[in-house]
Amino acid sequence: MSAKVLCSTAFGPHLELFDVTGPALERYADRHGYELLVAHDRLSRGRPPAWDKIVMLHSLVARHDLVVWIDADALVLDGAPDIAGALARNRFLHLVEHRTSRGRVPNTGVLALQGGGRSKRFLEHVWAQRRFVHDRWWENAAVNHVLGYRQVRGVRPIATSQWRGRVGFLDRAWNSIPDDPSARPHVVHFPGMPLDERLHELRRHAALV
Ligand SMILES: [Mn+2]
Repeated sequence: MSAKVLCSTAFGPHLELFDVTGPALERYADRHGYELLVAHDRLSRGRPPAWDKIVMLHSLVARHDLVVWIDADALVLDGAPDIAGALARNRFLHLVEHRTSRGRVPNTGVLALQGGGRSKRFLEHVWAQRRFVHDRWWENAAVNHVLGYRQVRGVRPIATSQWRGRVGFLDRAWNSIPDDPSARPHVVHFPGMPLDERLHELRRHAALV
């Protein structure tokens, strides 16, 4: 059992994305001493593939000290430091909160979870948010809801959440998206775009690393 694990899933049309992002993910795992686990089979029955992320994370937080997730449509750039160095000890979950025209929006494309019971309970709570199963943003919508984010003249953290105070927010360099880009990204991510555009952007960036 390794202390640090890096994981992702790629299934169906996302395999094409993973062809571009997978090699960089492997290099990153090697460079910083992560065990790399990538699932190519479906893990959650009866839910869209995005929910496989929650199943995979739930199984891994029971067995590792640190579980890092990076989406198949996100490219780790060579030279990115170990994300473990950006994490606070007293925060069980770290991710980027984007500032976009939609508001303040946490993004689950890149996240880090401490191993242990709190992360496990959090993921179970996220899984129980059945109304978001077919949401446009899938599990990300459920995570944001659980963290107390609501749509009130833009998305923002206004509802009470027992979890939000224990979330650490990473610099946007860790999840640089076209709507909220970092000047010096560690990870570039292309959410909410047609597959061919994502593929084009990922290939363009992969050619530079
Ligand atoms: Mn994504």
